[in-house]
Amino acid sequence: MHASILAAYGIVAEECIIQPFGSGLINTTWKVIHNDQSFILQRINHQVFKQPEVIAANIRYIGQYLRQHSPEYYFVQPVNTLDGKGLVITAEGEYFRLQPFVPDSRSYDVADDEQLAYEAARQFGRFTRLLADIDTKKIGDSLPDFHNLTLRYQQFEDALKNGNKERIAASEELIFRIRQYAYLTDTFEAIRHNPAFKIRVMHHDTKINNVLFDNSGNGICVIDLDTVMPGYFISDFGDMMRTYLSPANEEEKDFSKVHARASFFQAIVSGYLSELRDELSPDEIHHLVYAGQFMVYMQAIRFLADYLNNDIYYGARYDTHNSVRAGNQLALLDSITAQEGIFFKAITTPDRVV
Ligand code: GN1
Ligand code: MG
Repeated sequence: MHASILAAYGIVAEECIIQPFGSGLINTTWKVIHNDQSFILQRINHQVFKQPEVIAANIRYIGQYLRQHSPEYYFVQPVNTLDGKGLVITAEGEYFRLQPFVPDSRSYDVADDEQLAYEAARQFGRFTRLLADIDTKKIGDSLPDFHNLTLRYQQFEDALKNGNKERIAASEELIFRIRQYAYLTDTFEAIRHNPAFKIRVMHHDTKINNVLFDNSGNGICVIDLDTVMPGYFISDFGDMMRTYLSPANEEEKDFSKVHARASFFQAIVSGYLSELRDELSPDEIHHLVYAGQFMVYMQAIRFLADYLNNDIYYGARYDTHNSVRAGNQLALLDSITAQEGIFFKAITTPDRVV
C-alpha cells in the first residue's frame, strides 16, 4: 500500500524502513526512513476530516504567511508530490500526506517537569502570536464545530435518547456528573457572544507530543496542523491544562492518580503569557482557568457519548474503555474545579515558578 503512495513523491518504498509512529487516535502515522532522510507519512482519517483539501489549503496559506512575516519560524511544510500536490488521494479514496522529519528533533509523550510544560506552552503561544494579524477568514474550518461545546452537549443528549440502552443504564452516575457541570456550557455561550474573545488561529490539539524540541530542551515548533483553524484561545490553553496538569493521562484507570498540579498550571500560564500577554484581552485572561474546565468537560462528554454510541468515533481496546476515559476526565475536572482559587492566584503571579 505504501509503495504507490511513496512513488507519488519519487521515493522507492523498498529502499525505506517504515515504522508505525506516535499515538494519535484519529489519523495513522508512520516514520519513513530513506537513507539519511526521514519523513512522517500520515493517512488522514477521512471519516473525521470530511475535506482534507481544506487542511492542505490552510497549511499552505499559513506556511506562506509565516515565510513572509516570520521567516525565522521553523514551519514544517508538507512535501509536494512529483506533480505538485500537497496530498495523495488513492483509488480507494484515502488521503495521505508526507512531511520531512525535522532533523535532531524530539518529542515527549508526557510533560515530566514544569520546564517542559512551560516551553510547550510558550511554543503554542508563539504560534498564535505570529499569526495574530492573519486574515482568519482565509482559513477554512477543517473540522466544523470541533470545539463547539453546546453542540457536543446536544450530541451527548442525543446519545442518551438513541444510544445503547444497556450502556446508558450502566452510566447513570457519569451522566449525572456530566449534567452537574452543564453550567460550563453557559459560560461558553457567553464567550461566543463576547467581542473581547477574539477569533484567532488556534492549533486545537496542544498535547505535548505536538511540540518538537531540540536536544537542549528548547522548543523548535508545533506540529500536527490538521486542526489548525479559527477558534478561541480556550481551546489551546484548555487542552494544555487537560494534558499537562495531571501526572496520569486520559488512559489511567486508577482515578486517584488523576489530579491537576498547581505548579504545572503556573508553568503553562507563564509560558503561554510570555508570548501572548499583550495579545489576550483582560476578559480572556480572566478565563484561563475556565479554559481547562471547558476542554476537560468537552472531552468527558465526547468520550461518554462515544461509549453510549458503541465507540464509533474513538474505538475501544476493551469494553468500557470510553466510559473509563470519561470517568478519568471527570476526575480531572473535579480536581481543577476544587483548586480554582489556587489557580487564579497563579495567574496574578505567573512568573514566580519558572
Ligand atoms: C483525538 O487523534 P488525536 O489523538 O490527536 C481528537 C482530539 C482528542 C484526543 C483525545 C480530530 O486526537 O480532539 O482530544 O483524540 N481529535 C479529533 O485523545 O477528534
Ligand atoms: Mg491530532
